Amino acid sequence: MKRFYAPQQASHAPELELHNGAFTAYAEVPQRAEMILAAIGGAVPPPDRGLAPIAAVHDAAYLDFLRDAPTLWRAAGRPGDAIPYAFPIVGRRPLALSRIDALLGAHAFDATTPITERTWDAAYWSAQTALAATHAVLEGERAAFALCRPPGHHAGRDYCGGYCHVNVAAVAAQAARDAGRARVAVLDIDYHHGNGTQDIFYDRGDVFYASVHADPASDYPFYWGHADERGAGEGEGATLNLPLPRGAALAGFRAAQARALDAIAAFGADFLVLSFGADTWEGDPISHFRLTTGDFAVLAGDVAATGLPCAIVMEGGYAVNALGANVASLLSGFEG
Ligand code: SP5
Ligand code: ZN
Repeated sequence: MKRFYAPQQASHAPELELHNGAFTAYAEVPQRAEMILAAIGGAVPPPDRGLAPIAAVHDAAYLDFLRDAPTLWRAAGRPGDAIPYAFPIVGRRPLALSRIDALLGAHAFDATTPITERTWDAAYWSAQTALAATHAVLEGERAAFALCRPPGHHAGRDYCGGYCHVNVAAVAAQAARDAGRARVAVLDIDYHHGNGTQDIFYDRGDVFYASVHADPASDYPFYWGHADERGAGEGEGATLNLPLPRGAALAGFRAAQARALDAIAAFGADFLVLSFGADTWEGDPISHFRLTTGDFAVLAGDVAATGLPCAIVMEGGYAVNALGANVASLLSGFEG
């Protein structure tokens, strides 16, 4: 299977995140990519397809903000990484504010997603990596793997969150649409609900979003991913949320994924983006499912059995020492 990764992605390395009332070490570390690369035998750098495929799913002002935030943060005299502390949850409307703290809060839904000097470049190249895998599949590969980091599925059109800045799965899905695939599906099997991907396509009937994830009643991102969220307008019925309780293992997860794949088949998808997080693994430090390393090959086998051309994009997975084996297992399930 073709595998893609850009060296520029490594430089995004925030120091701290706000978690349970204290600043703790950032979980989405560069070493994640190193471990995956070592386990899968390396990857090829993607070509630069420019800003347009990213701007197709993100607001231009948001992308400007991601690029400029570190400069504004420094200009305000701040050390360290840019982190928001005030959020317009009551009155979110287009105010022409320029204060860095106002911009940060207007473009984020949590305080766990710092922006560093290197974030924009890394997120840009993470998206180029997703595009390379997408185009490899559009050109005839059955499946291709994008080692995206930073991940993307919590990022919406104009906001970041959950370690995500540019929604690489949405960039991939939109690129497939723009290349002529009529009905694209995103299957999200990260432990967390992909609220950003859902938001981006919520009112569209041409991109189906299906997610198997930890019940947001107990787990981040809390405010999205409930079973009653099914899309709106032309997208009514084109969103499927399958929340599972903490402790879910292969049997429950596999049955939910089968429901998602049935719905994707009924939708008539002609292209699949697999938003893959290995944070469903039993030893993940921030998650509570019980998948084993071998289970990822089983789940991938079920996805491959649909026969859908599939671009795989990396999302979460924080057990650094097991991450390589878990990703290798997933890829083996596609190749087996
Ligand atoms: C892409 C993805 O999997 N994002 C997950 C974001 C989850 N954020 C909420 C939980 C944060 C836990 N952070 C633990 C830090 C330990 N130092
Ligand atoms: Zn996750």
